[in-house]
Amino acid sequence: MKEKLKNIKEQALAALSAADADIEALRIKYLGKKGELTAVLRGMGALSAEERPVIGQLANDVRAAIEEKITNRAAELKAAAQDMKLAAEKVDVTVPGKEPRRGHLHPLTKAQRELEDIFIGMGFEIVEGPEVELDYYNFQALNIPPEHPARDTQDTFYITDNILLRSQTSPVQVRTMEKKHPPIRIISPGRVYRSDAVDATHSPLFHQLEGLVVDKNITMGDLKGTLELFAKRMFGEDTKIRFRPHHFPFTEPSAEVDVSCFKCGGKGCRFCKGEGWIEILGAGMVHPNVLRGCDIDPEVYSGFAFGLGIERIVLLKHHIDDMRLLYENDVRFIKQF
Ligand code: 2NL
Repeated sequence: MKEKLKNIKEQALAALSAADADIEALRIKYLGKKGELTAVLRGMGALSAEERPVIGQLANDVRAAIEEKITNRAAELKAAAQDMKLAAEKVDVTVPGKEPRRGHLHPLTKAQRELEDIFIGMGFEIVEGPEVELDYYNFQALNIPPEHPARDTQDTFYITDNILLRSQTSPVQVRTMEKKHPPIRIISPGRVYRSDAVDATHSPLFHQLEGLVVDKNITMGDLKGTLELFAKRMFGEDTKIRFRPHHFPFTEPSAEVDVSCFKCGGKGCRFCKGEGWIEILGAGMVHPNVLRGCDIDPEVYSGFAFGLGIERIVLLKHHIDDMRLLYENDVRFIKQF
């Protein structure tokens, strides 16, 4: 019987050591009512009075050993399961994150800021003003006579007889001249409106940047020097500029200004259509009538002014052949710039 108890103990402990689940089944097998240990104890009646307490004690020891082993093994398995769970759920906080997709400014906005930076670097201030304007500031104060074709309702968006969407940013500069005494050195970037049909080079809304300098002794030389520096900063240090005579009602004399082709350097290529030059802006000396209208004496002060289309600069710079692409906001297009 001793032998039997010893075997049960050994088998049970070995089985428990090897068990990785279902400890309860082993407990029933060895310690349960119909279990192996119980079966041995049932046979105790056949033992002698001396043997019984010895075997009884031994049986209790075996039971205690198996119970202890069950408790320990259950704890071991529980800890192992916990370890596995923790390992499986481990988060490596040092793994680099997924980089978020980051957008960027619209190419028109970028170009406007680039232009602004160049002129700020030359001491200009940025001035903004209303997009809904009085006829007076958009036309009359700029020496544009009532019969001028620009005033036609075909070309300008009128809101009432004397209120309109500005067709240039000059009204901002007129308002500045009314308010401030020279010296004046400003640029006015912003949206302007013209009643044009949409095509590859026209849009009813586009962006302009005008500049104005008024002081004593301002000459055409100052205009040329300013625009030359601007052209070098914008299109490269080798860029040259060229003035061609032109007419604007608000400047006299007036000129259209070309830059040497920044593709071929002026030799003539497909980009500049063999010309070697690309037109980028209009400019001139502020007309005495415009100064007088703002209570600035043209006998004492003179000034120069210029205006450029920001879209045109963007199209040229990036070789874009259709202005509509700038407004459609298709990210596949926009993200290239
Ligand atoms: C062009 C030409 C120009 C101006 C704009 C201006 C403003 C005042 C007085 C005189 Cl307040 N002139 N602005 C002068 C010459 C040309 O723009 O082709 N723009 C796209």
